[in-house]
Amino acid sequence: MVLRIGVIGTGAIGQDHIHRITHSLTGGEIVAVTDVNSEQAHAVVERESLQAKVYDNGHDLIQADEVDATIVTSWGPTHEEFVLASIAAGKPVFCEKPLATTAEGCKRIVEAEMEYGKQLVQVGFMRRYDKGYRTLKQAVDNNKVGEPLMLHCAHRAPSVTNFSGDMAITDSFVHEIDVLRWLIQDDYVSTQVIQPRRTNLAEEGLQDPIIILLETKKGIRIDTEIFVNCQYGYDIQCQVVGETGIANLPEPPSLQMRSQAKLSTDILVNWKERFIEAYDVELQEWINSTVNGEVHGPSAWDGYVVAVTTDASIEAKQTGKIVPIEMPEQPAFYQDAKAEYT
Ligand code: NAI
Ligand code: NAD
Ligand code: ISE
Repeated sequence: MVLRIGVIGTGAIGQDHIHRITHSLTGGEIVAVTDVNSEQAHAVVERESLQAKVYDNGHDLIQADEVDATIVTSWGPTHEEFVLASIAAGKPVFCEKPLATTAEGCKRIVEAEMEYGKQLVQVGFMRRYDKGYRTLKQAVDNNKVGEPLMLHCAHRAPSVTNFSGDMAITDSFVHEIDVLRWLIQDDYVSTQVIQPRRTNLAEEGLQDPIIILLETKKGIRIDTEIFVNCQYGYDIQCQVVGETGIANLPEPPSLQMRSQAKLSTDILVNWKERFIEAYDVELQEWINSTVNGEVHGPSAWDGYVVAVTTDASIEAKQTGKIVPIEMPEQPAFYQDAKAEYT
């Protein structure tokens, strides 16, 4: 069976996902698209030679008979509305991060899904599908470095545009929030944000870099540097310090050169390339599980946990205080779910 997919939002990542589903993956077909910039949506259909209808808005697309499942890749603040509409229509939905821009919004989604009675939502936290993170998790799970005590992480991008306010947390750090609790199978209890000397190379009004300190239930301490104007490359680091050793997230493969009196390897500059295989695996798994009527990946509950942690981190940045992270108990509805990657 081919999964007939409607895509809401044909911007940067929407176009990438359409391209990979059409040219690299199997079992899915893009049959409908929409974007508030309808010219762009039409251009994508033409460029990718899709047999897809361009809808006026996301709601008409969700309701369309030919659409079995939706992918939401529009701007973050629109996600909640489209995910709720997909649930109401009983259609599976893959939503790019964030699931919603507030914890309250994610809670409404969780409640709607539980009321519907079956999981339909997967959130685009693709790092769980990255070979490097999976290798690291295997080492942690197999006790290769003993019990984890501390994690040192960095999330760096060369530069950003239209990035303001708390987007270092809401847009970038969200990936660490999700992948690290998956990596160490623990939950966060508090967050603190440190604001070091600001780079002159950030857009006005953006505090960059920041350091976020998380503490988990087991007492593991996690420091993450978010530096989105670091100039030199797109660089994701994660080091687990355990009782008996240290495990590092593998570097992406790169040619090692000895030339002109230098030993060198390239550093990637773009998030699209850094996680290109992870996006492929993530969406292939989503197509496969959706066809079977199941959700295997990051759930609406995971999206909610990320949003609660995000909100607390924003408060910590604003107040300079250590802010507790209080999560309700995970409902049995999500505990019983197929948990291949959770
Ligand atoms: P973008 O700005 O390139 O694309 C967003 C598109 O959504 C635009 O074309 C815009 O016109 C459209 N749009 C906005 N509101 C809409 C609405 N109501 N109905 C239909 N279309 C609408 O943004 P980008 O970079 O593609 O990001 C989109 C989402 O993907 C964001 O939530 C972002 O956080 C997420 N993302 C996730 C990444 C990941 O690594 N998982 C990487 C990049 C983005
Ligand atoms: P983008 O701005 O390039 O694309 C967003 C698109 O959504 C635009 O084309 C915009 O016109 C459209 N849009 C906005 N509101 C809409 C609406 N109501 N209906 C239909 N279309 C609408 O942004 P992007 O970089 O593609 O990011 C999109 C989403 O993907 C964001 O949520 C972002 O966080 C997420 N994202 C995730 C990753 C990742 O690594 N997982 C990477 C990039 C972006
Ligand atoms: C972007 O939206 C993403 O999701 C990327 O994965 C992330 O690394 C980057 O910082 C965000 O801006």
